[in-house]
This record gives sequence, structure tokens and C-alpha cells, in this order.
Amino acid sequence: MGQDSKSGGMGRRAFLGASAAGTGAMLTGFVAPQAAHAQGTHHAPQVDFPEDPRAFGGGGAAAGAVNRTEMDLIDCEVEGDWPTDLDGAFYRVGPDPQYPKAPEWVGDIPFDGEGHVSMFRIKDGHVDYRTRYAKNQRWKAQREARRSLFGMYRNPPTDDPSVAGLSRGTANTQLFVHHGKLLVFKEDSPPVYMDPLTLETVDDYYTFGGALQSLTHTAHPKIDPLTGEYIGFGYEASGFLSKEVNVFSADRDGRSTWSVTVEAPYAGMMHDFCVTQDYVVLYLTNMVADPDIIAAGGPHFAYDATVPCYLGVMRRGGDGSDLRWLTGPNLFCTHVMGGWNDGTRITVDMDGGEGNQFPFFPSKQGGFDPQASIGRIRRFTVDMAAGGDSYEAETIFPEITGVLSRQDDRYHTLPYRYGFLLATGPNGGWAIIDHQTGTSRVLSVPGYSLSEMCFVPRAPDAPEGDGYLIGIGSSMEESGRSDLILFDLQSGSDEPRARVRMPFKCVGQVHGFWADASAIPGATEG
Ligand code: V55
Ligand code: FE
Repeated sequence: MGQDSKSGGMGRRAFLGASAAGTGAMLTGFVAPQAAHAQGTHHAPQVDFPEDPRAFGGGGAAAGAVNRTEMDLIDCEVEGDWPTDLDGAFYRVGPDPQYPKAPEWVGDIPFDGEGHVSMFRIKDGHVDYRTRYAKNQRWKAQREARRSLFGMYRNPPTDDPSVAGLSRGTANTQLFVHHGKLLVFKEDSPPVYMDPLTLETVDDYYTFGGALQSLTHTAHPKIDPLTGEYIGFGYEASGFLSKEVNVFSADRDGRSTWSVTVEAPYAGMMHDFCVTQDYVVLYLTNMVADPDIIAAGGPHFAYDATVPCYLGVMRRGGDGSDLRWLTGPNLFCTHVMGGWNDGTRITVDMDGGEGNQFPFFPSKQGGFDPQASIGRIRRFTVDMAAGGDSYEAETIFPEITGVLSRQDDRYHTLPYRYGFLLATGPNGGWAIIDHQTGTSRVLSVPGYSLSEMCFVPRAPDAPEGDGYLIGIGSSMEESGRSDLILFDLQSGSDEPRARVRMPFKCVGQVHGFWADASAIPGATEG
């Protein structure tokens, strides 16, 4: 996967020669599925990934397009001043095609690869690396058959008949530790529950003890830091192409505390959402679920510039009858940096662009526009006490272009000072946004392209933003060989404080998550 912060270097990116910076570009490296159809490919059972870099898993391991190796590396090589009091785990997950697709489906998109989880367990200055596939229902069926059994991205009619009724979930997008469980997400299905230390799959279809009212679950749940509550949602919640959206919460032990189902204006991608102390803000994008394209064997979504994006705002804990769908400048945002409410006044910060963020999803009007995909930080505000059906939007920190926004997770739902994102363009790197001073800075590593980072608090009770940024960098001179990179945000230095030199290119990622050892059962014993 070419989750690069800079252009150039990586072959799979280079082939479109694009300078696009949308979220999809950062995650996957410009796979153009339509073109791949034209190429002849071999059929399973032989595991021979197509040569064409645009095909699903194209080029195979030799091209860095797949990894497929589950492994343990105890005591990685550590360089620099690794903080010895840091105790926790940095988790990552991304699609890693388990098998080549059947010839009809070689044009499938990179978002459909099976989820491969990696973990850096960090303790006493030692770093151990472990990876395991999420052993979801799809993975297990394909392992048994020794071939791909699922067709196109979120398109069940393209599946092999033998897998009817199995979960299609790939668990390839994001992960989260809550109530002692590592939950791994794909937004079309319930989470997969993995053991947060061994990475063994415990439950391939986790429903919060049967309480989950939705057939789907977001990749971006939130924590209420004041209560430890978990807030999640699912769209297409009552079935394929349904407009229902389920929003729910669970207490710090994972017991359901709230569930409500509402209806969206249309079925479209709702990748992230914002939770404040008093409100839930859904975000419906104009990446619409298109029945015609699905029937024709395409992927689940197509970008439709003629359809509005909506913010859907309702009170937390209510029955959903107060939900209002609001429109504004039509921006396609993907990730929430942070958000809060001050009485009835709600602020939500997201990154996004004016057009399609994902080159591999078809656009219903015209082609993919790299310029319109460039992400900037958008601030949405709405006062729920005022009438009307619109929100305000402004672009903040216009000097920063980027995607994959984050914050210090301990400030979910609350007013916050620091945001982080993967800055794109010639000065790419990890951007630190300071909303209080209105300043930003970018930490980059010469010769490396960086994946999304996570913020790590120096200690569980450290002030906001006091800590580290951690994430993977790929050495462009060394065919993408990986370093785990740690910046100390208080050091005053623009150089990494420490690195782990991996002997290979690590399995790719979409997102990552930091968990303190105190949140991981058994971590403090070993
Ligand atoms: C995203 C990623 C997905 C997906 C839908 O980054 C949206 C956004 C890796 O899979 O299926
Ligand atoms: Fe995401």
C-alpha cells in the first residue's frame, strides 16, 4: 500500500503520475480497477497475483502489493532514546489480500483486502512486533477453500454461492481497545474481537453480547473520556442498501446503554462521525450506494457531485426524533479531527476536499479530479437553537493540506487544543495543529514517506498534547523498508526521538491506535 506522505519513489503510485492528495490516494496508491479488467489473468487454485499493478493485489508480494506473512519478531532493533516508561501497544490494520480474486473480479478495489493486524508491544524500552490476520468469517472460508470466494467490494451478488450467509466483513480499516477487547472494524459489518496481546481472533462477529441492533458498525467509534462510554454507529444498519442508521453506546464494560435507529436521506458512505457531550453528529457523504453499478458487478459506491452531503444532528441518549439533516458547502470529508458543543452551538472539525476522495470509486460525472480531492481542515458550526436547515463551513489552517485527522483521543467529545493529520504535498509529514495559538508545524523525516500517526500521552494523566507521535515511515531509498518512528512533542526538536529499524516493509495500514497497558488485560503481568 502506498500510504505515502510524499509523491515519487513508489512504483504503484507513480503509474498515474498524479499529485492527488485525497484520502484514498493516501491509503492505497491509485488502483484503477476498470483498466485491470482488460488484462488476462489466471484462475485460482494457483496463488498467482496478477502482474497488472492496477488489479487487486496486483504484482503480489514482489511488488509490495500484498504481505500475507503472520509473524512475531521479539526485541526489534531500537535506535535513539526510547522512553523506558512507555508501556502499551501501537496497533495498526490495513487490507492485505489473502488470495487473488477470481478473474471476473480482478478489478476489485484495494479497500476489499482482508484485514491484517499488526502490533508493536512497547515496554521497558523493548519493542516486540506481531501480526495476525483478523480471522473473520471470510478469511476462514477462503483459508479452507484456498482461494478467494468473495467478489467485489460490498457487492454480495458477486460472491461464490458457497459463502451465502457468511459475514462479508474484512476487518481492515481501524481498531480500538475497549472493555479489554481489541475490536477490529470494517464499516459494512460488526467488529471482529481479537485478543489484544496474542492477536488471536476470539469472536468473528462481535455484537456487544447480542445488544448490537445494527448489521454494520463504523470504523470510527468514539470514547467519552468523562464516563469511559463507547459510542458507535452503523449505516445501512437494517440491511444492504438500507437508509437506516443505528447509533448506540456501551458503558466501560461494554454493556449497551443506548440504541436508536434513524433514517438517512439516502444510502451513502458515512465513514466517521462526531460525538460531543450532548450531541451526535452524523456525516453523510455523496459517495452514494448505487444499485445499478452494484448490479453491473461494480463496487458499492459511486461519487455523485449532484447530491448534497449532510450533517445529521441529534441529541445523545434521545429517541432520535429530534434528528435534523443539515446541508452546507458541499465538501467531501472523511475524518473527524475533533468536535464539541457549547450549549446548543456545535463545532466539528474534519478534513476533506471539494470532490471525490477516492480515485478507485467511479465518479458519476466526469473522472477523478486530483485537485478537488486535496484535503484541508474544514470547521463546521451549527446552532441547534436557531432554525434553518444548514450549517456554516470555513477552512481553517489553509496552509496545511492533508488527510487522516486525529486528536489526543482523551479529548473526544470535548473542546480541544491539538489536532494532528498526515500532511501531503512537498512538505509532507505529521502536522500538529494548535487551535489555541492558531499555529501549525509539520514533522517530516527526510527520505521517508509517513503513514498516519497516533498521539501517545506521556502518561495517562498528562496534559493534552503532552506526549509523542508514533507511526510508520517507509524508506523511499530502501524499497519501502519500515521504521517505527517516535517524535517527542515537548522535546523542542524536529528530529525523531527514537526509531525501530524493521528488517522489512511492514504490513500496510489504513489506521492505527495506541492503547496504554492499563487498558490491555494481562499486559502488566508479562
Ligand atoms: C474508508 C476505508 C475503507 C472503507 C470505507 O478511509 C471507507 C475510508 C479500508 O476500507 O471500506
Ligand atoms: Fe477512517
